Amino acid sequence: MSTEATETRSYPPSADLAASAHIDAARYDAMYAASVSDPDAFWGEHGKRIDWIKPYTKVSNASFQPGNVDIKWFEDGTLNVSANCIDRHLETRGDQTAIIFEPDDPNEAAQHITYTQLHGAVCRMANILEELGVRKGDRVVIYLPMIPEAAYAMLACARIGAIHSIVFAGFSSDALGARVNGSDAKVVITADTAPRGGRKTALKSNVDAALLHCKDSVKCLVVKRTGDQTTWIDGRDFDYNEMALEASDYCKPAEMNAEDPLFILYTSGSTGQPKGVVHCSGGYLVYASMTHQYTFDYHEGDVFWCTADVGWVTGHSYIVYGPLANGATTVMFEGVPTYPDASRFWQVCEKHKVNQFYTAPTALRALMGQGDSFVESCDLSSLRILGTVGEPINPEAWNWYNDVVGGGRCPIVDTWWQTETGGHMMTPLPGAHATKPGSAMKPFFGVHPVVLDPQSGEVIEGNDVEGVLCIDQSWPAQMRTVWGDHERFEKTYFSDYKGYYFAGDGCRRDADGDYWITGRVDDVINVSGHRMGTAEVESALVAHASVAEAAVVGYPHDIKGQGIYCYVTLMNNAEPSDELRKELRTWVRTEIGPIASPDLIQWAPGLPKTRSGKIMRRILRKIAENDYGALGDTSTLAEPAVVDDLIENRMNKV
Ligand code: 6R9
Repeated sequence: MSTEATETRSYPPSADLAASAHIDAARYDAMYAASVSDPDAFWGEHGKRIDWIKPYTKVSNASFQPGNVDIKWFEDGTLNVSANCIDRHLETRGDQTAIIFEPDDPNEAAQHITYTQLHGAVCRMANILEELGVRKGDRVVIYLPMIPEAAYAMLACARIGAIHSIVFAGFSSDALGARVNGSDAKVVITADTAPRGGRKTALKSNVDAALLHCKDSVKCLVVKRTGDQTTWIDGRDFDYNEMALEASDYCKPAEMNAEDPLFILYTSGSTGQPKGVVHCSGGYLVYASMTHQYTFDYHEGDVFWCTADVGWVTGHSYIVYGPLANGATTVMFEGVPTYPDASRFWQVCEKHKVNQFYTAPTALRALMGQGDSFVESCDLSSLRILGTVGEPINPEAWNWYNDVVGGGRCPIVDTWWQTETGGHMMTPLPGAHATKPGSAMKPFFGVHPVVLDPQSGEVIEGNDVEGVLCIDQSWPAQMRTVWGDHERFEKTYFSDYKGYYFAGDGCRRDADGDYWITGRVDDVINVSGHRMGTAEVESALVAHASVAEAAVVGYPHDIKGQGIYCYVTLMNNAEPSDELRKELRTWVRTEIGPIASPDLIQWAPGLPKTRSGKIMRRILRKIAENDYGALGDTSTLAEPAVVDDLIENRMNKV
């Protein structure tokens, strides 16, 4: 969903907030200027916000030059991320709640886990992993629902120096198996079954199916969530709850180098299969904790709630690492916004007196459609800051969030960032900047955005300009490589515009110098805030025996932002039918997961191609958007009649 170029409203921070916030306008200006003019001096100082075992003497060492892309931060420092998120708080905040767990079913009691309890649980999990043979540098796949054990598992890996790779529990067994193999993981941590929105997902049986295609040596650690019966393979499957009874609640944190990988997280790109984004220990933690503190103006004692899933980067940085590094109380919610009804988010805010609330535009749009009464029946007076992430927010949803949820009192931080960036890249800071509906406003400290002409690659200076968004110097939480494929890393992010990090998004810098993200400029679509490569859906479709060829594009969707529109050419022996449509939908869900489920499937006797055989997606996008007037140059089409057929048989929007 694109933002309106005509949107001109602007909401300055209140005087109260400007006075009490960590960062006001003058402080932002001074710190920002320092952060980009002398990044090493700036980060050399701010790197001290976390505890180091051996302090660093070097700050940054980064090159964006293709053929030689190499990014290091604090490279001679050593630390342990789990000790930073837990141990260092024990003396002052041992009895403070670290995690509030809110279960799917509102009638099941919430859990309040203190920092002392978190320490014990993480140490036990770390000792269990060691017992299963996990060592420093080994990979562990986490396939868990949003339960405290997901955070224990992440921190337990960090404690012993293992690298975690979380696979969103909504992904299918095929997608899971590919990721277990991709990272050559030793252990998969899962749960029996996972309740969500009143329904259950059979996680353990998905793991069973996935492991059929993995090495025999891969072990499975099973957390009991529901107590549902699962199949059990002795010697491969291990009972976490039983082992935790025996495990010691002390585990010495391993001394890790700043540049040792902390996690791998697979994300979609415009080509090929998802790639494993690698984040490292030191720079990532400095940046996650600093953005958490300043973007949300987090103060001691605040209750912070990010509604994302730990399967996405937002959950990594703003449910677990950022908040816990800051000694915050972080809410983990197992459910969905509309279960049992559309007031659930707001009931949870009231129940746990949430101060900062961070969610995705797609959830807001869905809730907005249910009417205001679901919000108004709850006491939201504890809320101070609201945040959004994942996709451009349309002004209607922004205004609803501002007026109805925030009662006009709470600044909205629209945070633009990516799996690759590790933390917020652009966002207003609540005490420093005005907000505008749909604008990500200002770069965070140390981030130097540039707008480039997409054709010439030249930097476009000045305001009131539009182009592609690149970043021209490194920041501490920048991804370091693609797991096992550094060449792909260089090719994806540093080769289109030499010397810059290319984000894949377009952007506009308005007359005031504020930034608006206009959406992806590549073949990545954003469905309900979930990022997906059209190539992935295409390759799932063509793997079906009836499909000869497929082309997938996004189209505007009121709730999801973008929906998935598939053009499918069938094999000669296959008959188009609604049955087959249904079958293909199920097929894609099995290959990738429910989030990739096609919204519309159009039978395409042919696809528009150039004479060299390249599918002209631009045209397919226009047809899906119902925008035939703007098909653009069709002179290079091999068979122009194909387009007329596609227009004639275009699917009605659902
Ligand atoms: C954190 C996260 C990244 C892509 C990104 C962009 C879109 C994220 C946005 C936004 C407009 C925002 N995106 N935040 N677009 N305004 N505030 O979402 O990571 O899943 O890797 O997606 O999401 O297109 O390039 P990830």
